[in-house]
Amino acid sequence: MDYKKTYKELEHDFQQFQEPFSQLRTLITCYECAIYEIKTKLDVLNKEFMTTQARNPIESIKTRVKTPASIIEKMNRKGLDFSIDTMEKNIYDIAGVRVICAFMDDIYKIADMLTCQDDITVLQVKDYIKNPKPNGYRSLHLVVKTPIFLSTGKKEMTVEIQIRTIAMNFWASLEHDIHYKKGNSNDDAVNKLTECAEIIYKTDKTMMEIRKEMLDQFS
Ligand code: 0O2
Repeated sequence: MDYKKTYKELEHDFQQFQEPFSQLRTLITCYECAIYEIKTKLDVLNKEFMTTQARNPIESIKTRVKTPASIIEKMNRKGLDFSIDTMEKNIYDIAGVRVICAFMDDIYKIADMLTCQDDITVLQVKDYIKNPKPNGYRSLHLVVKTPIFLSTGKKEMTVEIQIRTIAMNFWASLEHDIHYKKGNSNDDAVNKLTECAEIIYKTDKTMMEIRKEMLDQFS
């Protein structure tokens, strides 16, 4: 801040930020609406499952809009100039939906049932279950476009959907706090985290087999 500037000059400086700030606020509202749309689609699928198959494949759903600080950090990391347009076109996870499933096969069922809907366009699929990250991170990531309907008309919004099991989520949530965002490099601890991810994956597979055996027994 230049302390020698007059109030008049400072007022002019701040005015130039007013328009982008109000554009950002409007855009963030659009991302919130896109989250409503995706969440409703998932709730409908879960409800239908409950009626037809008497079970919930979706354990829980978490949603969030990325904070401005986190958006700016990601844009800097990717070497992008800061503009609303660049942000909308390049940052795919401003609107995030995390779907926690009971069993591993539910992940792909939910993904298929959502992405085959005719107003959903799939932009990107990252299958970190078939191809886990070296640290053991597992999750299915989809980037989709979904329409929202405003008073001015239709607007296509990008949403990142992460789908994982309860067990994968347990690991990812703890690892996110103690390692992923901290970036510390204690090799022994990092190896132990990876071992835990493998144990969790094996448990997930066994739980799926147990469920199948139980269902076969009663069918
Ligand atoms: P936060 O705090 O969860 O929002 P791209 O978006 O494709 O340009 P990016 O961001 O590397 O590149 O995409 P990717 O690999 O699909 O990962 C995005 C998100 O997945 C991360 O968001 C995390 O939420 C999650 N994630 C990815 N790798 C790991 C991991 O090793 N451990 C954990 N716990 N989570 C992971 P953010 O924005 O990085 O963080």
